[in-house]
Amino acid sequence: MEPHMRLPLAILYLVLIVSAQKNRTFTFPQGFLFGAGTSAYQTEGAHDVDGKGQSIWDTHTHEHPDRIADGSNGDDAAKSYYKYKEDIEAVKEMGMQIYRFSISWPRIMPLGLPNIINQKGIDHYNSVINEVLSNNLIPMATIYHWDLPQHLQDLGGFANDDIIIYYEAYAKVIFENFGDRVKWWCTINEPYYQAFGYEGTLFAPGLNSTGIGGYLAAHNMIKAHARVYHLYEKQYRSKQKGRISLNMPIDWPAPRDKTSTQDQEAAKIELEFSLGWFAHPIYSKEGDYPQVMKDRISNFSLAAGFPFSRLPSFTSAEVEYIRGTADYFALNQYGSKHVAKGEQGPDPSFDRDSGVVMTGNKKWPSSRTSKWETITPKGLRDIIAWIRKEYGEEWEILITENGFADGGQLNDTLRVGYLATYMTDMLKAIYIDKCKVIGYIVWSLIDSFEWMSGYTSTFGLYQVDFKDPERKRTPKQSAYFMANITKTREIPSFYAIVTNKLDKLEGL
Ligand code: GBH
Repeated sequence: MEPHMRLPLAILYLVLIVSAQKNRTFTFPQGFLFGAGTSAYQTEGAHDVDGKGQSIWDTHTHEHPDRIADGSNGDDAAKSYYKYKEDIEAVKEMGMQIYRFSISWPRIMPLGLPNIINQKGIDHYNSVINEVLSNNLIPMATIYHWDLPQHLQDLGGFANDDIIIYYEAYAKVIFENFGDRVKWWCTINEPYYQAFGYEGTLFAPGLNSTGIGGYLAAHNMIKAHARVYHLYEKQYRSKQKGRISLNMPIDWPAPRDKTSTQDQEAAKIELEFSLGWFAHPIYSKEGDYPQVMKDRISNFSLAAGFPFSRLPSFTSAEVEYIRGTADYFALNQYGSKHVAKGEQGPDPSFDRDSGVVMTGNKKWPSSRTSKWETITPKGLRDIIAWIRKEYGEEWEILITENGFADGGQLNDTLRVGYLATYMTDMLKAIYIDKCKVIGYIVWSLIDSFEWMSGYTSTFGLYQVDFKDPERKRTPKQSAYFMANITKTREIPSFYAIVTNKLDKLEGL
């Protein structure tokens, strides 16, 4: 080689190495788990057969079709009550290990109470679990995914603290009947959004008790979760050897203006009000609600003439009882949002208490069918790192939901890009930020009833033809993509470049 070429070539070589490092793809760690998820109300249908009682989502959709984008409901949904074998087969076809599904409380107990048990409901979930196992898959069961028996709602639902013993009695029946085979449990899916059914009208039961109902329901949900964790600990763990958690949703809050201390402060408060509300009592060393929630809600309450804080308080014995009641951190993560300080919402309300407002960002790519869902994989990496920093590196994190909404087309290129880039940033969290992420469960396995969006916006790896009485399922491009991921255990290198570009989105 000509001597004068040596230096430029060496530089070129270095640049290549550095950029290859930057755009590096990682392989998934050994033992890393893949899965796909569904929930009962969103997929099963069969809302009034085989002795099932009515749930608050039956009531909500029947009485308020106006609150659902297309006026639809989950009466028939994807008919998974009848087609669960095909669903489970789909998980297997993608080479995944876990099938996450939820158990419908009113199918097991039509009135929500343990004096009347519906054997056909027990039989159904026995069939589901046995089918999962005979396909060599791992069943993960969510004990409660928002479909409370209406009868319990009539008694106050989560606003009545007797819900704690009702829920414990329900969970006991679940452990007794299914705990020999189910080793992964989620007690309550996203208590944050369930609480919003008391705060507002968008989710069932739609109580609209702003600034009161949400905190009260959340308080009882946290206690109910802890109660069931201790029940398992005392009566089942030594024999059944399962792991229990509850699913926490969080959209990553980025300060609207990164240089503004006000906006930074808003982002911190938002993290505590949305994730810390439930995570701090359970995962932090000291337990209890985040200090900033206790302070703000108590101050606003007193100033408005309440002789008490609208945020209920735990006794110190309760703080101890609740602290540490999880075996892993179950994280549901979708999008990111910009936040700033400001006042919004009625007085009193959760929104006013937090003093945080969401400010839209048109520069971030997002789903066309779902206003809130941005394609911001770095938000996933950032929240994983935040959890590690905030609650300690010992917690194993399992991504129990991550997925993308669209119009249900087979050629779902954007979903593929979404999943690939989110998994890439998750791998960065594992290898660069040294976080313990043990698995990744895609939401969702099949197109399903998407709560207030009805069927206008769906998350499935498999398309469901809702016009077909047979509800034909067809794998989308993303299903083939996931099958390839589980086989190669590596993300195609092209996506490393895309992820790096997305990570640099303005304002993230
Ligand atoms: C999960 O919630 C649920 O566990 C799952 O059942 C659901 O199918 C999935 O997400 C997809 O939504 O329209 O601006 O008012 C995730 C939390 C709840 C976040 C609904 C977005 C609507 C915000 N999602 N929320 S908005």
